[in-house]
Amino acid sequence: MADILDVIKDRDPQEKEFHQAVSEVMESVKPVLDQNPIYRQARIPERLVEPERVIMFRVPWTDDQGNIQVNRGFRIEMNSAIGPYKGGLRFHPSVNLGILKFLAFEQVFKNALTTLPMGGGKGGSDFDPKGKSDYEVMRFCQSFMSELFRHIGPNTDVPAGDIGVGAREIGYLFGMYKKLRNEFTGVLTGKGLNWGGSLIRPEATGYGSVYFAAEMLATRSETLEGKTCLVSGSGNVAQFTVEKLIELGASVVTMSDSSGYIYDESGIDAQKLDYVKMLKNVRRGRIKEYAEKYSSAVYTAVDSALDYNPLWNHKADCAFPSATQNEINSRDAQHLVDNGVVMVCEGANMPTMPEGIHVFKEHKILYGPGKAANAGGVSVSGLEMTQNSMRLSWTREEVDSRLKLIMKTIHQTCVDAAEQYGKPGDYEAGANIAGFVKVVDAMLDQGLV
Ligand code: NDP
Ligand code: 2IT
Repeated sequence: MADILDVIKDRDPQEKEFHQAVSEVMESVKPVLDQNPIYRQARIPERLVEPERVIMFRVPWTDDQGNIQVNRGFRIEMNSAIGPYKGGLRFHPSVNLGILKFLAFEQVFKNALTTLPMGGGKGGSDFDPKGKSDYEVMRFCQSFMSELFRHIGPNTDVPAGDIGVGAREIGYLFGMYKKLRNEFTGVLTGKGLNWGGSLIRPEATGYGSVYFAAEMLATRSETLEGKTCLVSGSGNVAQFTVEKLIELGASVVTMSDSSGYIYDESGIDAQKLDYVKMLKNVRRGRIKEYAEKYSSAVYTAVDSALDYNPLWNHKADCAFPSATQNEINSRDAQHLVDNGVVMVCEGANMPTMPEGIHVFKEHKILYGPGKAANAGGVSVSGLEMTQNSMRLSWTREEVDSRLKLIMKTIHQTCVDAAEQYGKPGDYEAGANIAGFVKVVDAMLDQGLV
C-alpha cells in the first residue's frame, strides 16, 4: 500500500500545509497502526485524509463604491464520525483549499480531545476584512451565507470564528441564516450574549491555552507566577491569553500583528491590555500604535529579508504563539531555547514548523501542540451548543469551571496516551494518538461510509 503522504502529494501537490499536518499526525500514530493491523486493513489513513465533503462557491458582493467584487467561499466537512462537523471560518486573503484542509484535519483530532461530541470541519474565504467598512463586511457575510446556509445546521455542521471572523461577522452570518431558514437555532457558535451566545466563549481559546500551560508546568512543579512570556498576535486568542497570564502573575512582554511586534520590557498590564482590545476590536488599528502610546515599548516592523522573527529572540520563560501557522521556524525555535524558554504553548493552529518542533523536543522543552493547547475555544463552542439545545445559559463561573476541567482532562489524556505508546512527556504524540484512536474507532463501528 502506498505511503499516505505520497498519495496526497501526488493527488494535490500544491496543498503544502495539508501535507504538513497529515505528515505530523501520521508520524505520531505509526505505532498505533503497527499494533492494530485492523486500521490499515480498513484503509483508515486513506479515509481520514479525504474530506467527507468539500463545498466551494462564488461569493459576489458590492463594495461601498458600487463596484462588484467576487471572492471564493469554502466549507470543508472533514469527518463526522463523532458528531456534527464543527470548526471555524477564516476570512483572510491567504485562504485556499490546502490551508482549510489542514485546519479541518487538525480540527477532527482536536475536537475528539475535547470530550464533547463534535466532528471536524473548517471553512472561510479569501476575503480580506482589513480596511473594509462594516457595511461591506455585512454584504460579504450575507452573500457568503446565502450559499452556505443550505449545507449547515445545528445537527449537521456548526461553524464559528477563526482569523478575521469575530463577533461582528458571526452576527451578520447568523442574521442571514435566520432569515433564509426562518429558524432561530444554534447553527453558529460565538454568538452575542443576548442572542444565544455563551459566556466565556470569547475568552475560551486564550484562557484554555493558559490553563493547559499551567498543567504542563505543574508536571515540573512550576507555576506561571513571575514567568516572563512572549505572545504573538493581538487578536482574539492573543488578547485573552495575555489577560489570563496577567491574572496569574506572569509578565507578558510582546504582542504582534502581521505588520510587526511590540516589546514592552515593563510588561503589558491590565490597563495596557484594555488599550490593545480597544485598538484592535473597536478601532481596528495596528499594534504599532501601542509603542506610540507607551514609551516603555519598542516597535519592530516585519522585515521580510530576515529568515527569523525577532519577536522570538528575547529573554523569556514561556512562549505562546497565537497568530497563525508556521510562525516559528527552526531558527526561531533555537532562539527561544537559547533565551531560556522552557515551555511553548500553541494558541494558534500549527504555528511551529516541523523542524522547530524537533528543536523543542531535542531540548526537552514542554511543548503543547495547538490541537491540545487551543482546544478550549471549540470546547466552549461545544458548551454553547449544549446550552442552545437546552435553551438556557450557564453562568460565567459554570462555563469557566467546565473549561478548566476540559483542559485538565485533555492534558491528562495526552500524558497517558504518550506514555502508553512509549513516548513519555511527548504531548504532540499523545494528542495525535488519543484524538486519532477515538475518531477511527468510531469510524470502524459505523462501517464503510
Ligand atoms: P484574529 O483574527 O482575532 O487575530 C489574528 C492575529 O494574528 C492578528 O493579530 C493578525 O494580525 C495575526 N495574523 C494573522 N495572520 C497573520 C500572518 N499571516 N502573519 C502574521 N500575523 C498574522 O484570529 P484569532 O486570534 O481567532 O486566531 C489566531 C490563531 O488562533 C489562528 O491560528 C487560529 O486558527 C487559532 N485559533 C483560534 C481559535 C478561536 O477561537 N478564535 C480557536 C483555536 C485556534 P493582522 O491583524 O495584521 O492580520
Ligand atoms: O481552530 C479552532 O478550534 C477554532 N477556530 C474554533 C472552532 C469553533 O468551532 O469554535
